[in-house]
Parts: sequence; structure tokens; C-alpha cells
Amino acid sequence: MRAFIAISLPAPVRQQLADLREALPFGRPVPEENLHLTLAFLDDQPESLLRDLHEQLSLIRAEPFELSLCGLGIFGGPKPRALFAEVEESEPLLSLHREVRRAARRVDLTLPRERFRPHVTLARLPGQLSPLRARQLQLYLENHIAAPLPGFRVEDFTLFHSILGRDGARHEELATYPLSR
Ligand code: 3AM
Repeated sequence: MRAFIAISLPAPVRQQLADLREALPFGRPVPEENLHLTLAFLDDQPESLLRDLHEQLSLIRAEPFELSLCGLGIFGGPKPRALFAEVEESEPLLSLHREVRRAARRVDLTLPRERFRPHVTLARLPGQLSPLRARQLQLYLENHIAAPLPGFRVEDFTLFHSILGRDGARHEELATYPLSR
């Protein structure tokens, strides 16, 4: 079962982020209902392992915290692959990320050791850009450099099943873990 752990965004935040993409001249927008902040991509895992992981995730104790989005960015350098909203690296967020990875390790799930760059992917980009498209993208970023971005309170995180279809992925919530005092 293809799965990942993420922070869901409140509907008004998803809406505001979706609106931001309206002027994006090309690229494949992430469907509004799929906008999320990935804490860990787990890939394909047996259901038994996900059940064990669920138990470990249920044991995580953390308080709700405020999350801020702080700008737009592009992954992929000269071959842009994704447009994202950058998320401020606050201590509670980094701590939750560490706890999630610890839970995965406890069930012998090895996650790649890449640096955590918290973000919300807004659109997939084609990678290879013509000079015209590169210019359009640059203009889009310049025009949105000061766009106000929403913040919100994180009250829980979620284990998702990602179901790949012809039109992209559909995300199904397997379990949600509340943060509480
Ligand atoms: O949060 P973002 O959008 O960056 O790109 C997928 C998405 O990340 C990523 O997992 C998140 C939830 O789908 N993802 C999908 N396949 C992946 C893979 N093979 C992957 N990340 C790493 N390796």
C-alpha cells in the first residue's frame, strides 16, 4: 500500500493556495483537495507494517502549534519540477518530523536520509523549459513575491494512502493523530 504521513491543510488555506496558482502560465496544479505538507513519504509498504506504524504514530505526544508559509519556491533548479509554498522551519514542526521518523524506525522502516525541506507542492512543472516559459515562470514568481500567504494551527497529522490513477494520485486518510496538550 503506497502511503505517506502529512499535515493536512484547512480548507480556507487550500483555497487560498489554489487561488495563488491561477496566474501560473503552465504546469499541472496539484488538485486543491490534495494540498498537504509531507512529513514522510513511505512508498509501498505491506499493510501489516502500516498497522505497526499506526500503533507507533498513535504514541506520539506533541502539542498543537502554529505554522507559517513564508514564500514561493521552485524545486529542480534549471529544470523546474515543482512550484511549492515554503513552510517556516519552526521547532515544533521539526520535532514532529523527528518523532514521525523515529516511529518509522521502530517498525524497521528505513526512510531516505534527505534534508527535510517543509513545503506544500502547488504544481508540477515540466522540467525542461523553453526560454519563453522560463521567462513566464520568472515573471510569475516576481509578481507573487509579496503575495500574502496563510498561516494556520496544526492540530493533528495524518497517515494517507496514495492511490495512483490515470489522472494522478487520490489521497485517502487511513488514520489521523490529534496533537494535544
Ligand atoms: O509533498 P510533496 O508533494 O513534495 O511527490 C510526492 C509528495 O511530495 C512524494 O510524496 C508526497 C505525497 O505523495 N512522493 C511520491 N513518490 C515519491 C517517491 N518515489 C515521493 N517522494 C519520494 N520518492
